[in-house]
Amino acid sequence: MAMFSVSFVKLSCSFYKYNAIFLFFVVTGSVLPQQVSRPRGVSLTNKPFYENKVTFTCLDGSLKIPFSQVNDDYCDCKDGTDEPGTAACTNGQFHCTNAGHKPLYLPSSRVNDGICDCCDTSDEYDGKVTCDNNCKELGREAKAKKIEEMQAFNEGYRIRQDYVAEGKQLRDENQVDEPPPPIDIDVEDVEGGDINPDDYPDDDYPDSYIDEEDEDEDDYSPPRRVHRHKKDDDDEMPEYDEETKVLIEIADKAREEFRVEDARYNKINTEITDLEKVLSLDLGGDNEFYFLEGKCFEYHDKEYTYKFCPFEKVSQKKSGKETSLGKWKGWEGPEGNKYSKMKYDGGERCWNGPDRSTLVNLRCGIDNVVITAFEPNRCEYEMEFKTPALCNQIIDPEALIDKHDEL
Ligand code: MAN
Repeated sequence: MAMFSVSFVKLSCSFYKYNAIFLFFVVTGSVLPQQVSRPRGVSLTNKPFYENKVTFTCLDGSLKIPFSQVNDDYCDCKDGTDEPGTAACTNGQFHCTNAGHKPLYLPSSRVNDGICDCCDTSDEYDGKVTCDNNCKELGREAKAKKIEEMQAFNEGYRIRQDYVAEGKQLRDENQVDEPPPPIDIDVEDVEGGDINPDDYPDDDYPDSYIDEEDEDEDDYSPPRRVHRHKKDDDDEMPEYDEETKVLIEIADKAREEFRVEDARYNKINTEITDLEKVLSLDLGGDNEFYFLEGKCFEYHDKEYTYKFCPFEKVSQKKSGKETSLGKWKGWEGPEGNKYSKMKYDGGERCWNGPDRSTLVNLRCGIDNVVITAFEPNRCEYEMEFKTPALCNQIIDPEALIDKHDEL
């Protein structure tokens, strides 16, 4: 079969908006236009192996054949490399150049199968179908998408800087230096509270004021109201005199004041414990994950609602029943990218299986959002979470472009 050769010209210009400035740059370098000739279905990378026009050596080195047997629609090489442009070898690979868009490798069975796979139409050349070359259009769309991605990365980077500043401020503000001092209420501070028990003979001492045991000095409980048993149940308690009533009022006031202060003290103590817990967390090299602490995000699929609470837990809910998919274990990204994966383990035990656990893969994005949740193995879950906290670099527009689009 006659050998076909491919000639083409590639000129590709790209138009990028970067930090509000439109930049032009040439994707493929400065040598334009360019013509490269090689057998059909061969990539530019593999071109050197097809340059000896007398003999061809299969790329796995297993056989030498006359070059005229390349693309002759008969499979000679075990690795299929003598038929890059026909469907003769079941394991062959066809390369489309797709100038203006992305090059592509196809299984050679798709050559001349009546379906247009390559946007440059090169996989359908026997005339059975007519394909339209839409590579330029696809290329434009792909590039627009890449520009969007780049802008998202750079916007994400800007947001991350805010998170870093916020995280640092919160960490500084929340440093716990000392526990709060114990409550110190002086009864004399209470209006009219100048009470001396010695002024009262035993019988006159108001019931509501005395306690049965001396208060421990370190015990901050206020005097408790003690009710003595009536000697005779039928006896009516006499009404207190005016002075006693005043004292009872003072004691009640002191008790109430203590109650309020005690509640305030306990609340502060709880806040300190919570802060200490937060401060002990690894919230990123630059505290960029600080803002995520205490927040939760949901993802709904057809069956479940997944809830992801960073640094706390992951759960799965169905018909009102919530199942734990794990509690915060730690960062599990690879070396150099530690903050790219979070591990949650010790969740609810799977029937006849392991405790449920979840791996959360983090990616750069301008919003904080769970983009997917799934169960690759029974009771082992994975989630993808987008967050600006992962946008740790400014992306150069050129870095997003395939500079190696083959000719
Ligand atoms: C529940 C869910 C599933 C899980 C099964 C295992 O239905 O938690 O995700 O696979 O239990 O029995």
